[in-house]
Amino acid sequence: MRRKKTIAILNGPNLNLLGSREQDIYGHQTLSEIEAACKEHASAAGYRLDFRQTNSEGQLIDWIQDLSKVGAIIINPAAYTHTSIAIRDALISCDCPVIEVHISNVLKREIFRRESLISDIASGIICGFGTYGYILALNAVDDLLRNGKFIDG
Ligand code: CA2
Repeated sequence: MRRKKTIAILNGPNLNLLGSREQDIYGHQTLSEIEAACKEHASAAGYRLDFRQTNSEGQLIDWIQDLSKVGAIIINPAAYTHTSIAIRDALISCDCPVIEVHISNVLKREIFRRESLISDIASGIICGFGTYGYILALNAVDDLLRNGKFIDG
């Protein structure tokens, strides 16, 4: 029997606070609720899901390096999106598709959020659809993997 492919969803700093503050920007769902919804969605599509959050840049980099065997990485790098060359470099070394997700529409917010060090090395970007963006990203990954649409670089 073929083993199920794993999809990793990585979340960066302060996303553990979802649902508790700034609900006008990030919505009401907690990260645990998002994880449960994503696990259910991934499982129905035939994938295993590895869902993680950290406030540490180094931890994100270690995880990206260790996740060499996953089918895809969905990442919301949070504020590191706009600052981290180190996370960009780690993601460049991945052989799998990388999808960048943002809950808010970063292009409609402060100017410093318009720059992403990740977008040009990602297979695609989803932003501005609230926490539903994670489900959209899972669908996008499924399509990429099923239809062999993943083009490296
Ligand atoms: O919109 C997104 O998903 C962001 O990645 C969220 C980051 C922000 O720095 C990015 O520009 C856009 C911030 C995550 C902080 O999340 C909080 C949630 C609740 C309360 C406070 C912060």
